[in-house]
Amino acid sequence: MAPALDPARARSALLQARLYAILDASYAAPSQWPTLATQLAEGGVGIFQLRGKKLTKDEILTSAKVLAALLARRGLPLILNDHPDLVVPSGAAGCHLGQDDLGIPEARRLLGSATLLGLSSHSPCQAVAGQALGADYLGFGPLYATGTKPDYKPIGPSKIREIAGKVTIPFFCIGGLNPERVSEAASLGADRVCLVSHLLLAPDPTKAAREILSRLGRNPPFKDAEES
Ligand code: TZP
Repeated sequence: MAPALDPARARSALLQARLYAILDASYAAPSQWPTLATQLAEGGVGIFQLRGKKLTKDEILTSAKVLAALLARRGLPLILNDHPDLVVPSGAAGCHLGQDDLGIPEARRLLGSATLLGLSSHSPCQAVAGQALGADYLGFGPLYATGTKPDYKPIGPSKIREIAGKVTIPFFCIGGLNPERVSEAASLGADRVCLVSHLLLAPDPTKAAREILSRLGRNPPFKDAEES
């Protein structure tokens, strides 16, 4: 197996990431993920998630190994949606858990402090609780209605104002985002966003990623003050 991304590098990449892309099997077949990941990384995506709700464990493991190695060469972390047991065998940097999945404390006990753990939060209250439980980052949404998670009621972009300042870990606004809505989210205090369908269905994923970052006021590749 190719060497996994060094955990310290993965954590630093998480802290720098403004744009998170989810490679979701509902929009792009796993065979397309390596090409998409490369195109999106070129566009400035700083962290990736593999989400294959209908894939078997074996299929997830196979794709995760390929993606984790490909992204590690660029210093970028791969996060698995759920499946904490596949993190180590795949070389992924961590896993993302939903409110009804294994809890953050249990996942932490299983995977240790170096593994990145993300948590979906659907309200400012859940976000604050997720941070207290030891999540490394949060997904926050869905801000808008989205066909990717049709059963979830949108929380509305104004909730961004309530979470900004209350949590200190990175939080990625998610759900129904497109360039115009990212501008709106940024104007309300969003610094980081996570997109699925807009990026995966874009005719030019690299360009689409760059446009999203520019709406956040970031021109990829960007450098943070502490880096320069
Ligand atoms: N969690 C909250 S909304 C969502 C997830 C995984 C899906 C977002 O997908 P899209 O296509 O960017 O609206």
